[in-house]
Amino acid sequence: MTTADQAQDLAVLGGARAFAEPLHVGRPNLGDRAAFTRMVEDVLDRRWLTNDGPLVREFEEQVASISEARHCIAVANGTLAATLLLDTMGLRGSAVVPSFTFIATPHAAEWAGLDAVFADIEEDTHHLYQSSVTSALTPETAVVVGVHLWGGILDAKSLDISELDGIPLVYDAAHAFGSTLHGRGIGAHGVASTLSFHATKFINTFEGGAVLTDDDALAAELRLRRNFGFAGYDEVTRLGTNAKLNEVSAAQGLSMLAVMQHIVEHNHAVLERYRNRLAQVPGITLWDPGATRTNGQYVVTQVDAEEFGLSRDELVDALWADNVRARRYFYPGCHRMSPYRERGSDVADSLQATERVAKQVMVLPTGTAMTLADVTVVCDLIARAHDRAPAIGRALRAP
Ligand code: T4K
Repeated sequence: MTTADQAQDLAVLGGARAFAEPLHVGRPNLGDRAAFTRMVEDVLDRRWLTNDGPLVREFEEQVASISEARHCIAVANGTLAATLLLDTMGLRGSAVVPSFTFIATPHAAEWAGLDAVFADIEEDTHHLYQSSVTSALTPETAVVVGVHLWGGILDAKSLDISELDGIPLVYDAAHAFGSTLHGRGIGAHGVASTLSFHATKFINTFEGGAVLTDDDALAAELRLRRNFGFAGYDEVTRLGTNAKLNEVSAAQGLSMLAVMQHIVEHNHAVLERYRNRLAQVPGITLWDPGATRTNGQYVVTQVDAEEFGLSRDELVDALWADNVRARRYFYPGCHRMSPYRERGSDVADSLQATERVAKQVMVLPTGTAMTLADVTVVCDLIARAHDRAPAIGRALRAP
């Protein structure tokens, strides 16, 4: 092979890196910068920096309206949103959660004093489903936490509430802000839903989160409890915490909502390019959101090692060599992480789809930091990795 051929080759085989700078999953999108700067100037002029300020209120209104929820209670991050919600609901016992999710889902339940009990996912949707939930129920079950994974909406109708014997269903909707199912927003599902506006989410407030609910009493309680339980200047009426969102974060959120439509359109154009280009590559399939119109913020693939010629992990290693930082979300499954894994290996037997999917999923970079031309290069790298699979396998396994 000549030096020129080598330069064209994949980096894992000695070629030059395809990207000089890393392409990340979760590289932050940015909002309208001029609007952000103006709002921050106003915050400084007003000297109202946090504690239920005007920008937080405006942000809450817009998020509630987009989500079709009566109330949006903005908080400091998505994990606190879920913890505060579950704690405020006054539940005792256990919470049925999927294991195939970000670790914050079971952690939030545990911080709220509940035991996280894992239920399996459906192989196609990556969501909880009726019989997995039913078989995880016990007399101690106090709540079921569905996750709208990858922005796909887990329809409450597919988890028949009547079969849950009055057990409330809430949603971790950290991925699903702006997604719709049959034209309806996520606020229309479950007792309440929690959102994340972390930097890596398609709409960010640097750090941030929110609870959505139609329940007036629950909303009022959440507002009190996110602010230490203060009902007046000198009056604390219940156990609260500090979960407030600050004004600069809200300014960032508002500046992002102003360009949200543009970001969603970009995400869908990126997804379409990935879908078209990867359709020809054996062993790579794209996750299908079904009837949900998602925000498009995750490009989720599954790698069939036999068909592709490399395992998911080998392909991820090969892409990283070219500076494409593909991610193995949510490997190895929460049940295999502490403190949950110490609770017994037999749990894995009831999580067989989770185990299989966690070994296959590869999430690819997207977002406005990436161009469609970049997507084409990433797809070409994947196609070439398939063509050169035996050589890559040997290179990766070499001592
Ligand atoms: N429920 C679910 C289902 C969730 O997915 C999440 C969060 C939550 C609840 C909890 O919400 P928060 O409490 O976080 O609001 C990331 C995020 O930290 C996490 O928010 C997110 N889910 C999860 C899916 O992904 P990591 O550790 O995988 O990624 P991280 O933060 O290292 O960022 C990825 C890459 O992005 C970095 O390697 C570099 C790049 N990056 C990141 C940041 C923060 C930048 O270029 N600039 C940045 O500012 O967890």
